[in-house]
Amino acid sequence: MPLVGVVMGSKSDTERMQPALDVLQQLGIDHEINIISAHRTPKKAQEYAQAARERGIEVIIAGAGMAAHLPGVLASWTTLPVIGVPLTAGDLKGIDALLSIVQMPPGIPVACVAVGSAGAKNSAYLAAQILGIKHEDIRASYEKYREEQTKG
Ligand code: RP5
Repeated sequence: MPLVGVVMGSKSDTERMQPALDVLQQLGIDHEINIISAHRTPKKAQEYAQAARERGIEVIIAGAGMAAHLPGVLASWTTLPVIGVPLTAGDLKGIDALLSIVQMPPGIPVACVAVGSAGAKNSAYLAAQILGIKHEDIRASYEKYREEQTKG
């Protein structure tokens, strides 16, 4: 059963979000992938976020470019933690997405990671840290990864 719901705003985000999927795979974290647009398919965004917890999802990772309202919209419909990944789509190269995701008004938080592939990777590591509070196996695989980092 997937614990992490990875959502991206467009098919065109697939390549940019691949690093997140790779890290989830490496850490052995069961996840699902959906393409949902906050502006093209807003009803789907609502339904996805509202049903996520009941389906066993514990963390949502949402990647989007440009206006990047997807993470905030999903967060508005669920109390699950939402991690937003600002993607480098469009002429502003991710600055737009960064400001949109990081500047959530108070009350509905979205965790904002770095722009681009660093952020995509970190979204998965952050999800592992959150899940590791409850899931010993995920904590162990994440700590193994951190331990390996110290070997340079
Ligand atoms: C956002 O707008 C998506 O997340 C994507 O990064 C960007 C451009 O989308 P497309 O026009 O390629 O579908 O909704």
